[in-house]
Amino acid sequence: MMQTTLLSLLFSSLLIQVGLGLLVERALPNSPSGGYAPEVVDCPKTKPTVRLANNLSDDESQWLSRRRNITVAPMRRFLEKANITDFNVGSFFRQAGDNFTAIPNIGIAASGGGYRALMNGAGFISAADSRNNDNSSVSGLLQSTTYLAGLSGGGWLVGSMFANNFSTIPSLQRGRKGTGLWQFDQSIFKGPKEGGIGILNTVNYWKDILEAVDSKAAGWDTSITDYWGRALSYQLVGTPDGGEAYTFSSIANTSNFENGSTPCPILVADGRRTGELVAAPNATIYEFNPFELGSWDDTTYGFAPLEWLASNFTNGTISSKGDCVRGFDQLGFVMGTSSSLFNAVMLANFSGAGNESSIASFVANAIEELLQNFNEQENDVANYAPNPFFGWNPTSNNSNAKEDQLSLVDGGEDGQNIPLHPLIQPARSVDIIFAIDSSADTKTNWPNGTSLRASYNRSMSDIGNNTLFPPVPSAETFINLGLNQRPTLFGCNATNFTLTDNQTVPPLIFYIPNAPYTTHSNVSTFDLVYSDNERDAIILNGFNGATQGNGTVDAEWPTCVACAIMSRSWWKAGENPPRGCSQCFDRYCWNGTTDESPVGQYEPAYIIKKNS
Ligand SMILES: *[C@@H]1O[C@H](CO)[C@@H](O)[C@H](O)[C@H]1NC(C)=O
Ligand SMILES: *[C@@H]1O[C@H](CO)[C@@H](O)[C@H](O)[C@H]1NC(C)=O
Ligand SMILES: *[C@@H]1O[C@H](CO)[C@@H](O)[C@H](O)[C@H]1NC(C)=O
Ligand SMILES: *[C@@H]1O[C@H](CO)[C@@H](O)[C@H](O)[C@H]1NC(C)=O
Ligand SMILES: *[C@@H]1O[C@H](CO)[C@@H](O)[C@H](O)[C@H]1NC(C)=O
Ligand SMILES: *[C@@H]1O[C@H](CO)[C@@H](O)[C@H](O)[C@H]1NC(C)=O
Ligand SMILES: *[C@@H]1O[C@H](CO)[C@@H](O)[C@H](O)[C@H]1NC(C)=O
Ligand SMILES: *[C@@H]1O[C@H](CO)[C@@H](O)[C@H](O)[C@H]1NC(C)=O
Ligand SMILES: *[C@@H]1O[C@H](CO)[C@@H](O)[C@H](O)[C@H]1NC(C)=O
Ligand SMILES: *[C@@H]1O[C@H](CO)[C@@H](O)[C@H](O)[C@H]1NC(C)=O
Ligand SMILES: *[C@@H]1O[C@H](CO)[C@@H](O)[C@H](O)[C@H]1NC(C)=O
Ligand SMILES: CC(=O)N[C@H]1CO[C@H](CO)[C@@H](O)[C@@H]1O
Repeated sequence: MMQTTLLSLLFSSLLIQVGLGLLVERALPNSPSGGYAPEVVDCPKTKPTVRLANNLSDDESQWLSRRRNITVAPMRRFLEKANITDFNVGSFFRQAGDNFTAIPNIGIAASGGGYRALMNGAGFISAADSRNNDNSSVSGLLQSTTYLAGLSGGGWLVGSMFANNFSTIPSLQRGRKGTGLWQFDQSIFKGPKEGGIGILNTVNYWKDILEAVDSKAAGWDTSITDYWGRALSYQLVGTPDGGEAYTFSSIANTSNFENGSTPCPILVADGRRTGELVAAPNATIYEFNPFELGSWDDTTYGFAPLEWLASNFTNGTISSKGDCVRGFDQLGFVMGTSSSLFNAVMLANFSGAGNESSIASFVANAIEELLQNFNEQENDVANYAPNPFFGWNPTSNNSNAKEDQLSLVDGGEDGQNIPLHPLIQPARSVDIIFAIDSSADTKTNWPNGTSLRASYNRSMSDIGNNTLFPPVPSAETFINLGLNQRPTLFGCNATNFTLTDNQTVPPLIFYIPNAPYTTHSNVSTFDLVYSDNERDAIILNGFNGATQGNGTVDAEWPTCVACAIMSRSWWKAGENPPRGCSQCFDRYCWNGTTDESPVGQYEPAYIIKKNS
């Protein structure tokens, strides 16, 4: 442990030597303990505080000025390649100058759904990333994007990319020698294969996980999520020790994030009130970004500095005698929090229901001991104690203000399986969100729009706090009209929103549902093992969805994506979309038509054809 500390100190602002002999800079192992446990440290001169959620943080605003500027060149290139009839890209950007209200602000949101969601989302990201293949029809979209949000399995994707210095998807698929990075054929319950440098056998794998969680438990409350998050990390963080000292807030200190070369990662979790066993549809939604943990909902309406989580905040401040803590926002723990639904899957594997039970009985014993403090239905909780929002905003709405701990659960538990909430906040002024839906809604594990409807319904309830969301039809309509089989735009008509008080028009939603382009990618959420071939086929299927089969499904696809990106900007400028977009909007906008006829078993046919 001591040696690790020394090493992480040495490397924290430097470069890390990885297996391939390449030098790659990564999210930083900057936990002060050098391991998994947080540590009490000296407070900075100006003590960190909780702030109101009435605007963006100063950190985010400063970062945005760099990021938005850097997105201009790739966005220009993207729009130029799209060659929209009657649209002059050059004069648009000349006119816009440095007015970033006029220039499209893009978000991507990757839904939950376990490895299925990770892989399908990865296919989209891979196609959108100009570093991979500049000929892909949506290449450069990622470079034009401001925010990249993930939830549960989608959070694994986002977390893993940023844990690895915003690595490309193909390089994550190649893995890293001596680590379990993206080796999904190696069960998370058995750990990485033996043989490589630093690779453990199963017993030592679980011993290390137990030791890590024990080291945290010596000073802080732990939960099943700690074990789950540790296990995940061997595949996602991709260091031999599963990145024990990596924090989510360290992303803010990596140079390519700092200078605006990458989008801003955001992970989502739900708050669970004391005594509740499932998160209600009106649960408070929390987000983790590299700077903060907090919520825009008026039930909390505050953000705490992520790096200083577990410091003793009371009424939003740390008292003169209060402790300052760092290292609590451990990257795997944050990814585990957003995906805490899988705690139950892990437990099932230890309780004899799975076939790994004999392997790690000593882990099962340790977990059983821990479980005695929990009601069974509370297994999915991640414990954030002390509660950073203790005494904060103690209105009658903030049930949390009196709690010693903040209980967070899987971001999809409220039915909103796509992390749209952070991206529809008026303060973020996002113009368009690419919503990658890998939900298993139908009995056959395909999406049917349930997640979008949950977001729409929430926007109309009290907890929505006046934040609007485009109207979305029923599951029957999604299936009958094929809205879950092809990309669909919601909220095309910006003048169709009735604004009251301080409401603003919400972003356009480009819904990209998981569908069988070249592979039946509807694998079960709870299938946690995939051969490399299966993995790569599902990623390719997502790629083919993102590019519409490299334009074979729709030759105009890149133009239509460009039209959608520009849509809100033309509306803001009071201009009609150019002629070259009218067919695109006819084809991709949901125009309000519904079809409520009952649907039977949903078994979609290949949209392209099966990979040979
Ligand atoms: C924006 O980017 C351009 C290069 O693309 C650079 O010359 C300029 O200084 C940047 N402006 C700001 C405010 O960062
Ligand atoms: C752009 O589209 C026009 C027709 O609208 C066509 O004449 C021209 O060749 C296209 N340019 C490129 C570079 O594809
Ligand atoms: C910036 O663009 C927005 C949207 O097009 C427009 O309403 C606003 O007037 C512009 N601001 C300036 C200073 O030009
Ligand atoms: C959430 O919904 C429940 C049941 O409808 C209601 O009792 C509760 O007050 C709501 N909470 C908030 C914060 O809106
Ligand atoms: C926190 O605020 C409450 C009133 O809202 C007050 O009674 C209490 O003394 C405050 N605690 C501290 C430590 O400031
Ligand atoms: C946290 O600080 C408050 C005062 O702000 C104090 O009352 C409380 O005892 C402290 N808790 C711990 C665990 O130190
Ligand atoms: C849509 O998905 C939900 C689960 O998200 C499910 O309960 C419902 O039965 C599905 N409806 C149809 C028509 O597929
Ligand atoms: C957009 O919505 C407005 C208000 O509902 C309506 O008057 C207008 O016809 C709609 N435009 C289109 C193109 O559907
Ligand atoms: C609208 O915003 C202004 C300024 O932020 C605020 O003073 C006012 O109370 C808000 N009105 C409503 C109805 O929320
Ligand atoms: C699209 O292109 C990619 C790589 O360039 C290729 O792997 C994929 O098979 C192509 N898809 C189709 C449907 O041809
Ligand atoms: C236009 O707004 C009405 C009222 O909110 C809504 O019912 C309708 O679905 C909207 N149309 C579209 C295409 O979103
Ligand atoms: C748009 C809107 O109504 N925002 C409200 C959200 O909740 C906070 C806290 O209650 C209010 O201050 C905002 O006005």
